[in-house]
Amino acid sequence: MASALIALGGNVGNVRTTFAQAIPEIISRAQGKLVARSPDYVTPPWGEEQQPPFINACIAIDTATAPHPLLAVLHEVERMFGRNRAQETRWGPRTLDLDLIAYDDVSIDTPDLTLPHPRLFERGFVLVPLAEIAPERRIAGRRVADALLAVSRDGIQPLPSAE
Ligand code: PH2
Ligand code: MG
Ligand code: MG
Repeated sequence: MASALIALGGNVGNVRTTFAQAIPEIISRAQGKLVARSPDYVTPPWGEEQQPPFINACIAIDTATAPHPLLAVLHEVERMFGRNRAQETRWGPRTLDLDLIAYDDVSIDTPDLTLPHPRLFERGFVLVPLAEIAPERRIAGRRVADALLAVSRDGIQPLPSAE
């Protein structure tokens, strides 16, 4: 079994409901186990600022599904929830974005998948939820809790549990 960290994001539709429905789909398609789920956070849009705020969260799963098939699962689940990559702009609005952040200590650099995620350490909207579930995890030699200290948390607010 490998430990995979997945970041969830979205800013179109009822994103918290989408997350709640997408997580079991990921787990079942990846034949995995949900190990941890962060709270949901409201986060200021990054990259393209003229769009609604995002909701972001992170999960940790155990899975025997290899990185590329796991990426295919994430793309499939994005499509299930209305994601259409042909009709969107680079940092623009989306219903559901599922990013593979880390997979054990695997390093991969292929056109469709880079591990660990290449922009992880620039993004408060990933590191804040990730530090809630895996503060001691080392990614590319850095402790998640230490990496969090180097990014801005401005405007990032936890949402009360939906249950
Ligand atoms: N995703 C983007 C672009 N900008 N900003 C925030 N706060 N959160 C995101 O998940 C996000 C973003 C495109 O995937
Ligand atoms: Mg993303
Ligand atoms: Mg993505």
